Amino acid sequence: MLRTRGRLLLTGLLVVIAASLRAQSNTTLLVDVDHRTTTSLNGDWHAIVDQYATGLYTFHQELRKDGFFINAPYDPSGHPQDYNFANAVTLKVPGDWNTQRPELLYYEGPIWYERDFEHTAKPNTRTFLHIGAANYRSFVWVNTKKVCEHEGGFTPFDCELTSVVKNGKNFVVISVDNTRIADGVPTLQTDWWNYGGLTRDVSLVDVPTEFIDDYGLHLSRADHELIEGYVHVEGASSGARVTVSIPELNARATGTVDSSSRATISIPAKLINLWSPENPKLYKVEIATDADKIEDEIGFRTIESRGTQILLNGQPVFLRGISIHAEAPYRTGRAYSQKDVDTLLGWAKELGCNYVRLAHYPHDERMTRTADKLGLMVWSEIPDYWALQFENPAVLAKSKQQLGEMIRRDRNKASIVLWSVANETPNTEARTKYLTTMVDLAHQLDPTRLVTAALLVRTEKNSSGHGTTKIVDDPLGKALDVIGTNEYIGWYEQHAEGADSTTWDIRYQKPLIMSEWGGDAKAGKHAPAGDAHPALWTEEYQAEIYNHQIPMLNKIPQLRGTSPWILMDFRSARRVNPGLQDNFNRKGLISDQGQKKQAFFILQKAYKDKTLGKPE
Ligand code: GCB
Repeated sequence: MLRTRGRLLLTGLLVVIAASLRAQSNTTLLVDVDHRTTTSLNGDWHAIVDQYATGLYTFHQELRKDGFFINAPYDPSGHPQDYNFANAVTLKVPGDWNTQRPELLYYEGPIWYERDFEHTAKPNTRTFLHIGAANYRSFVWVNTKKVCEHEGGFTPFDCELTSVVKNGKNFVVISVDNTRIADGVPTLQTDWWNYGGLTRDVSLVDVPTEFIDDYGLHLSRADHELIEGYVHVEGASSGARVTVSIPELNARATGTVDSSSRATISIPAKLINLWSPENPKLYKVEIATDADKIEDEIGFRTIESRGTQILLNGQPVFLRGISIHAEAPYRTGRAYSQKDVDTLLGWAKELGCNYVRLAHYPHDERMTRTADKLGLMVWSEIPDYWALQFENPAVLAKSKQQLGEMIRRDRNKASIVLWSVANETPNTEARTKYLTTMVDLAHQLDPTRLVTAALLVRTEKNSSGHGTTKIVDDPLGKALDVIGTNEYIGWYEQHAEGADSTTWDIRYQKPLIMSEWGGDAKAGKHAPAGDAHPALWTEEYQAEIYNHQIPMLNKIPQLRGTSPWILMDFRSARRVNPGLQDNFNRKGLISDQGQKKQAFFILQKAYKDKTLGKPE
């Protein structure tokens, strides 16, 4: 139970303390938090809907130097107050607010969350508040002291509490604001619901004064008997020792941290059972310093491209996939639980997939952990979606930050084979420069994986007057390892049969993934039996799209994978056709209530019989 308290403090008397609302960088971003002992702060939080952003701005719309709703548990003034967390409604964390209370379905703005927590200080310990994700912008106070802020709705962050946390009762206030902004990542337009709130787990993490906050361990491309990488020990001085061991392989190595607190690791290991979709082997890995120790479960494999091939462990592989949004099956809203993940990835396995495209932002870490265990290769993406402000350096900085956070959280997941830097961006010089910088950064942060993006394609009428040619020549392709392309023949253009007379002209000798294709169907809406021309929105018409796409795709010599759009219907503000869409994008092979549409079975057959794509 949350303690009742009348946190009253008069606005005029608000003594502006702590840091201002300007950007500040956090001490660290902890990796592998799900394997540490933590204190969960999930559950009911008090919540105040702040439609006019009163907590952030004064009545003259000046940015407050500090938040307003960060009140102390007493009222020094005796004056009336405009808010009171103790009597406020509650929201569940994790979870978007939109699907928790009907009046919040369309809400975009700040909501202030508050809850108490107990803390027992231990010697030589630092304490962090770990937030799995909060959409979109967050400001955090503990015991009225500002501890951090973060922008970006799909990546984790840590606020250091060491100097503000007390023995006994403490309280945390978090303002989460999902207002869409033109200079955001993503920007104003998206084709998904702008779910706001503390959408992923929140926890307290105690670590030793010097602690392991980051590491990367992977199989060497050149030598399949060598695991290499690094361990970073925050706060450690040069010379501190780190040990990495993999008991099952009887392998162990030590390293010494340099002046940037980072140790290079190299572990010779014989007979490594390599990770693959057929054999998703994970090894227990222990990483230890004198004071700290963590465990992880890591699969070892290599991924690279050669000419137009994608090679997994040196062997050509075809990616039989499906795109997935982080939409919760059955209840809608943001997916966050293991049950959500098991349902979504269970359906992907049932389809016969060996790959999933996690669109259009990093999903909950449970997704990539579970993909590791199930043997699903993953395309993971940052929300560089549609028309970002590509000329704006502040936006580039936000994209870079999100890419860095995504890679840092998930670089030890064998399942991830592709980092995607963008989806369907306009072909302009500014865009190409921006995204080439992003591709370079992805390669620099992680030289062990392939970098891709979903590109738009050009269409030309064939000179014969019959059919069209799809031309893939977006200049961004030069920078990419793998070309992703989206096309909607049969939905936004032409009839489903248009695919029969479409040819492809791909100007890059690189592997190509058809990263999106498909069309809408409302589950349960059928064409009359035997109807040769099923109407739009019927399951039969969607099935027809799949039936015509598959032979067309098979004619593309350098096709190395596909992830049609999409596994399950998802909520989108752009989709307002009553009775058909009702604020859902209906391109799912499965409805949001779990009904499988006809096209599901067509794709399933093509994947299981390997009649789509070249057999590996
Ligand atoms: C696209 C976008 C995706 C949309 C989809 C659609 O090309 O990448 O985010 O949801 O098309 O349904 O139009």
